[in-house]
Amino acid sequence: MHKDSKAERIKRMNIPAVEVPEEIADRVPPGQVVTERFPILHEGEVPKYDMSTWSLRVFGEVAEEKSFSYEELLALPRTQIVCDIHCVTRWSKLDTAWEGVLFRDFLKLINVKPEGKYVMLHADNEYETNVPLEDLMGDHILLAMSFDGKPLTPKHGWPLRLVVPHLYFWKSAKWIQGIEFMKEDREGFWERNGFHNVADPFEEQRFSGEAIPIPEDEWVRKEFD
Ligand SMILES: Nc1nc2c(c(=O)[nH]1)N[C@H]1C(S)=C(S)[C@@H](COP(=O)(O)O)O[C@H]1N2
Ligand SMILES: [Mo]
Repeated sequence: MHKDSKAERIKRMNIPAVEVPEEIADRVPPGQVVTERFPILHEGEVPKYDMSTWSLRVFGEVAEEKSFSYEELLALPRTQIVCDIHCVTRWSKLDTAWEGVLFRDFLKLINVKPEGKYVMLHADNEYETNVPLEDLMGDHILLAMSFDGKPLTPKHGWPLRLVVPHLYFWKSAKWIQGIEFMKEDREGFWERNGFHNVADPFEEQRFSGEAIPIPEDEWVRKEFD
């Protein structure tokens, strides 16, 4: 294993034990630290968009490929959720409030073929992450457009991000550009780079055990809101 891989460095991180108040103990997964702030983490630069040409493309195992403009997405029924989020770099943030289109409501517009069992979220900057379709059907899975009552900030994924609160937050792709339905599972960016394919924080599914080198040490350069 390369000593500079991100997965290896997170494994070595020395996190002081923080007392978690009893009222929230069952909401904080093992090895996580609760923060009030909102860390900003991503690969590459915050993208800029011309919303007159922006689109969300839906493709793969679908009867018909579709593209949605932002206006079309804004016209869909919206849902508000409050959820806890957990990043593999060990921060958790409780009671985050999001608004957007429930993924399963969005799916009413898409004719997914029966063999489309897995989803790849395609995002900027060439970020991708994979989630089984079944994991996206729940009450808390949003194509989110706003956070805390305001439109998403560019750093947190404006115009559109996924929120999958029951998995480590790298599955919650910011700046989504495409949703691909797949017959077989395929690994995304972090899944290929030493992180667990499933990523359940309560099971502490952080690493796959196969770490390969990554040049950037993102949590050291961490920015917060
Ligand atoms: N497009 C894109 N989405 C991304 C990432 C990224 O690098 N690019 N990083 C992921 C990771 S590792 C985390 S922890 C969250 C961070 O979201 P935040 O910056 O809003 O806290 O975004 C996820 N979504
Ligand atoms: Mo992360």
